[in-house]
Amino acid sequence: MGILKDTFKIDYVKKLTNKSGEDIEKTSNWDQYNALASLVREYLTSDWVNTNDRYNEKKSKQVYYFSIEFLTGRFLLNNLVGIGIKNIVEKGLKELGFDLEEIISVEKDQGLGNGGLGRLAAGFLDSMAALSIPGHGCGIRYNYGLFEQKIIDGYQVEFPDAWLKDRNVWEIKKLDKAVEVHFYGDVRIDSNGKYYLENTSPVLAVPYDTPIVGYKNDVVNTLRLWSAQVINKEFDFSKFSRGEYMNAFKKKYDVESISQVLYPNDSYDEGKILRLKQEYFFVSAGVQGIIRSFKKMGIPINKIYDYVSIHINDTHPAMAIAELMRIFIDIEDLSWEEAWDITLKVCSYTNHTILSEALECWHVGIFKELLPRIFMIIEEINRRFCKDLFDIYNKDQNKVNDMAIISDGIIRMAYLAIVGSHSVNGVAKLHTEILKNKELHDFYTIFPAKFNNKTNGITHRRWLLNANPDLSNVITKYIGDYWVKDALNLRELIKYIDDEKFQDEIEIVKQKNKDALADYILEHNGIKVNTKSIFDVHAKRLHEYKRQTLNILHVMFLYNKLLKNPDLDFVPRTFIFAAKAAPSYYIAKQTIKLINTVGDKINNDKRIKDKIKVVFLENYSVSLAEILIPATDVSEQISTTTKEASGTGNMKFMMNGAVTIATLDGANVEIHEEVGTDNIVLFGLTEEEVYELYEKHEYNTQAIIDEDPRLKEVLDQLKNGFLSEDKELFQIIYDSLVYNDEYFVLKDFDSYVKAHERIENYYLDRERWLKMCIINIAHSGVFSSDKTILEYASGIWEAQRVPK
Ligand code: CR6
Repeated sequence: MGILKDTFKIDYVKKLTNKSGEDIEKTSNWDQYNALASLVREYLTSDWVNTNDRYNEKKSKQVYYFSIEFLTGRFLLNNLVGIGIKNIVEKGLKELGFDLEEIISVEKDQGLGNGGLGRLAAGFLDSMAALSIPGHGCGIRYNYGLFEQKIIDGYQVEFPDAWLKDRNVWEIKKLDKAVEVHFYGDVRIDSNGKYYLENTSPVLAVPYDTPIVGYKNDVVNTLRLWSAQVINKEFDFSKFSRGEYMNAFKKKYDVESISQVLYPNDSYDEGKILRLKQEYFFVSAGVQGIIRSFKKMGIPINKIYDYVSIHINDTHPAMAIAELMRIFIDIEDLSWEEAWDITLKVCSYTNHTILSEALECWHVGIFKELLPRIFMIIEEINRRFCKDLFDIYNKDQNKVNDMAIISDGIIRMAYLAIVGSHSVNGVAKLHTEILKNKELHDFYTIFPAKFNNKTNGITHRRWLLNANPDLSNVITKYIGDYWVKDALNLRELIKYIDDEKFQDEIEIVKQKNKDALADYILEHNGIKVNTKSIFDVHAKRLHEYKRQTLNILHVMFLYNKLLKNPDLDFVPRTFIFAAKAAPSYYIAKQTIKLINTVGDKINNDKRIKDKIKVVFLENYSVSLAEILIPATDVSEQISTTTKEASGTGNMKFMMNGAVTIATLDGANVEIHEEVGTDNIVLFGLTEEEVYELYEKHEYNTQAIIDEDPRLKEVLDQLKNGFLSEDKELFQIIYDSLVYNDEYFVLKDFDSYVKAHERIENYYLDRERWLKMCIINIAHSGVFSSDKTILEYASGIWEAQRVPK
């Protein structure tokens, strides 16, 4: 969109005055943000309307990305850049005495996700809009997003994330599009043999639409998030008049609790009934909404697969399969066979993990009570599937039980998703191979054509263009700005790899970003870090498999080394951690305490002359990542091989010119393929070695400790009073390492130490280091989510681009 600066200034002053009821000089930062965001929302509304009209006129196939999480972060900068008015707005605001950057920082993150999975969903929406693909998100409008983390006395303490406290400027409530979702009840059959539900507890699902702005292409797609409300009455008047004040509101609270709060677990299934309610709530609302708008087109329902694709992001929305079947059969009068054929064509599923604790399972008992008709349908899907298996496997009942969707009173959602989808994809090459050859091998054997890989991606517009404007400017200066439309063009940078001026500029930008991060650290942590030290960053959820413990043990080892020889020639390091732990994940929370305890000790120890600093940044979030990642020298991607399905942080760091220290896990494997062995620092067990260790049951931690005095020393320090007077404080971590080292921290320790030594040497060779950075940036384009989305669109959804 085009707008003149003076027009913008007039619009803005008017908006700011109207919204705040104050002279503009007296307005608060929030007023200024509120006015700007509201104005931008207005500016993009005509594109939003036109995009929908265009899709309707052309009857374009619509993709609906169903996800229980969307971790979108802030919108303002993205939207200003997307509609192409950022520069005008920045200048206009400056002339009015305001600072755009400051205004942008007022926006609260929309943090409706835990980590990679939710962030991936948000990035995919961005890419679909940027590529003019008619694709929309469907999820839950949680009143509270992922908790806010504070570090108090070294411990994580959680606070509610009241992100809706101030108005959410971006969303529009669409009351007329509300639908009813029915829980509980009794299944009945009418005289025509049709099933219906009676005595249900209905809930009103109210959609809130958020615009998803493309990149300078006039496309605005929609993220629709559903909120739960009571139907009809706010509270029970009879109870209220009897004086039962609290009970009178009970129904309202019960219903609203459905969309109240995001479950704070990453890759862990808690199996709570409220979660099951959340899942069916948004799935049913989303599917009903889709069917309703499809029917408006007047096309027969049995052709819906040519117009609609539903993507099931992990298993949480897998009930979409059964909900479609319910609507096709019970409401649209289709036969089971016809309904099944269409459902399969409409649905596709992504698997995001092989961790067994993350695989969603529901007890038949609670499921059947809450969702009786959906349960019947899943039972029938299972019955038919088991019948096929029985034939395929020559009546081998054990095989049938192994693969059944319902077995031993448990419903396995991944199996439902596989059976009911035409496509099943993993999120990185290695992960997909593990699915095919190990975890889901039986399913791969009978449905080989369903399985495919779609390596994750990140949106280079948020993570490079917007988060790292200085680097973007340097890149554009050398190769033009084609890379913004197509990130593969970043490859052009290789031409300048030996250009000293280019190298200098890359170095200057990194230093500037490091200086900015150092300011942030000083302000938030009160720690003064050496801006010339290596900024080594480990930022992601806290999880044993991600091995923050390995990192901190290595830090302790370096510290011990310096204590023994304070004058050692040593490249100064700043080890930066950022991670939230699930509130009920005790050992993860103790790991945070450990990192902070080690940090306190090291940071205050004058003997080592500030050669190491350890910083734990609280409340890791999308906006913190936007500051942290551009300032990183070394990216820690050190999960136990086979455990990290893909990882996406790894891609963001690489794109910002960090060098990765990595195991050959998840998408690290593909990063390695891209940059070559010289430009990534690999260590640790390979996939084969990990499986061998698991299979042989011969892993002996004591032997490793006996052979490695460095390791023995740091392990002893966990419980000998070195870190804390309370010798029990880290007992659980010690025990998990020494007696149950499931994630092979001890096994990989030596190789990790050596990898860090290599990093140190590379860093000392300035030219070599800068070349590594440049190669990483130049090869990061393949990890743009645009590429990933084009692969989903052609390989899974058969969706076309619909440009203006
Ligand atoms: N925790 C994977 O662990 C992957 C993302 C997105 C995860 C991670 O490796 O990059 O999904 N898995 O595909 C789940 O959430 C179940 C994650 O974010």
